[in-house]
Amino acid sequence: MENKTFYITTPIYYPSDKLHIGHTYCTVAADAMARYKRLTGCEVMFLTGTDEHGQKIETKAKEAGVTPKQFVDQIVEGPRGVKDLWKLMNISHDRFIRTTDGYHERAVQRIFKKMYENGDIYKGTYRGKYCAPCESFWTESQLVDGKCPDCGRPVQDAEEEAYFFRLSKYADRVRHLLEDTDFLQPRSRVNEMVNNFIKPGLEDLCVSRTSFTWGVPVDFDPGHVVYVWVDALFNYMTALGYENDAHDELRKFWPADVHFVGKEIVRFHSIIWPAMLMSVGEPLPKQVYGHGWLVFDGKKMSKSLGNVVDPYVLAERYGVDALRFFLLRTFPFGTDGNFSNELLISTINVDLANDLGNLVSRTVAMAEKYFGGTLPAEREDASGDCELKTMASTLRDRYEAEMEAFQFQNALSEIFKVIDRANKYIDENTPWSLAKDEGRRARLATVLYHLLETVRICATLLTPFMPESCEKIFARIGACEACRGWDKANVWGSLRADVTVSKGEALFPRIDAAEELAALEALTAAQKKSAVELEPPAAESVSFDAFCRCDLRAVKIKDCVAVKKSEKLLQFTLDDGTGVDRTILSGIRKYYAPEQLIGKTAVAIVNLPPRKMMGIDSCGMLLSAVHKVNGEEKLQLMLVDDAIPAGAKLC
Ligand code: ME8
Repeated sequence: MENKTFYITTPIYYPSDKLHIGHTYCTVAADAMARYKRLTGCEVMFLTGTDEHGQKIETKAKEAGVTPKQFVDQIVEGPRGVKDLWKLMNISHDRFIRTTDGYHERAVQRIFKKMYENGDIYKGTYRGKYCAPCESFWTESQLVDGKCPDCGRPVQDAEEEAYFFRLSKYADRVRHLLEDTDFLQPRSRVNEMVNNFIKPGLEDLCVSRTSFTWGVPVDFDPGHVVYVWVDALFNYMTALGYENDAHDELRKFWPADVHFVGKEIVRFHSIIWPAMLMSVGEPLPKQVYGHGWLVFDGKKMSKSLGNVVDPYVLAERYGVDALRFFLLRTFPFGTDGNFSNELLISTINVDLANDLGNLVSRTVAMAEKYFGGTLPAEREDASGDCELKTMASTLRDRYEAEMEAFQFQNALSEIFKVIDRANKYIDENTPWSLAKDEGRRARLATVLYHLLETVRICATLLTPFMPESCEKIFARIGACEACRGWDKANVWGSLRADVTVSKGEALFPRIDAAEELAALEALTAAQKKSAVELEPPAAESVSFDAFCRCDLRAVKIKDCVAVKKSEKLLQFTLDDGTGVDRTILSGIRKYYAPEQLIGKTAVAIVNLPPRKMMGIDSCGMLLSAVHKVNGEEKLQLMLVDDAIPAGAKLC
């Protein structure tokens, strides 16, 4: 077989939050593609990674009270982080790039300089609209109702000295690329790009920022960092060794065969990316495929919408292969798909438990029962079995055509037509009746052999989708290494005539849908309950001296009443150890009935100047703990051990 190469990439993920099932979707698709290409004999480079710079990360890190690098390290390398998730999902990437990798950062600096030196990057003043969460610049005309067209959030006016990339210069070449070649798939995305971005006129792109520092510094102009998308897009080449010595596969794998990307980042990949490659004089990727989103009740999944589906939870409950299979079997890759737990469970039950699982377990069980596990070599005329044989032995071609077009759903549907046919073949041939007739043993062996052959071909072609389960299937049907390959997937009769099967546990246990949905609901409710939000740590520090000047004392609550005409205030009469009662008003009425607190020991700051509220002097403040659960504010008065005497100083 000729030694062809295949280079496939996923987008590199923002580690601003944990990944959800939507992110998993694209990576699983790319993994199935990479495994398929390896199966066909290609030498594959499958790249994934993380896109770690930018204002969003800098802000999030600040909120978490850590450095940006510590923040991304935790999400990328930490427990249940990005790398763990890909391991769990059995992703077979050959390389993982982090844009904070030193070799990448240095390469980005060189690339930026190259474009500056060739005149495609120039200095100007940026005036426009900026969406900080998306790190995207927009022109007025691109805004939707004055808001970011991607996420719908408000944008800010921004004006600052910045570098620009001459995107406008490449407008005609990019338009030709989109309209006259197969570069961008599916075809429907071409119209979106041309109508929304090219026809209104491509403006030069702002490619540096000075308002934050978490990025690749422009080495010839300190204070500027490279726009995160320039940094991110070049990952596809730096990971192979472009402008660096860390790797050396550029000649072998560039240009990429395909970039898989979500539809909202098609603009970056089909307009900005080719233009920058034209600028640096490098070949363009052969194809960009803009897949659809997994939506949940019609909305794109995201943490902020609160409808995230945790891939860890799903994989742990249903198995990694079932989840991988579901994602690619259920939704057409090019368009949006509505995710639901009902759909997931029914796909597992119908396709995997009933159709595939049953076919394998019935066939193996019959071979065990009627022949002790090893088929006799004698056969009977099988001219009546043409349909199944033809369907199975020509399946590879139909599957290949769909896989080459990234139509995973159709490829799987071709396989399941054959699986359905095989199940029908069992019903037509009723092996249990043949078994009763000693004179029909050769026919019985023929029927079972045909079923095993069909399973072998289907399992070979299912391997890219469910690698572990297919290994198990091969073991059950006694398929040796040599008959699991691509070159045998269209050859009928590859299993030994006297093949030996071995029984095992159910490959895909049936799920009780009602019970499972109730369990999932309980789980979601429990997760919601524990969705505690805490105030971010204070950004500013106070001096030790300033802290020591706060006089914190234990106080006994002698009396507590609601303040008349106030919905918020409780009036506390406190013993602070001085012998004179202290009055403090506190806005915690909605959390406590006054009598609940009488006799308890609390903590007060006693050296604040008195403050008049509702005509009453409040002399100090009681300390409380605050947090949010599911967006609802919760408060608890700080109560301490009653053994602490009134007036004890807290330090
Ligand atoms: O865009 N369904 O990173 P990202 C399907 N860093 N796909 C989804 C999805 C959903 N519900 N939610 C997200 C970035 N995605 C950049 C990429 S590449 C040089 C830089 C997909 O973590 C989304 O469409 O925000 C995108 O393709 C990918 O996850 C990464 O998103």
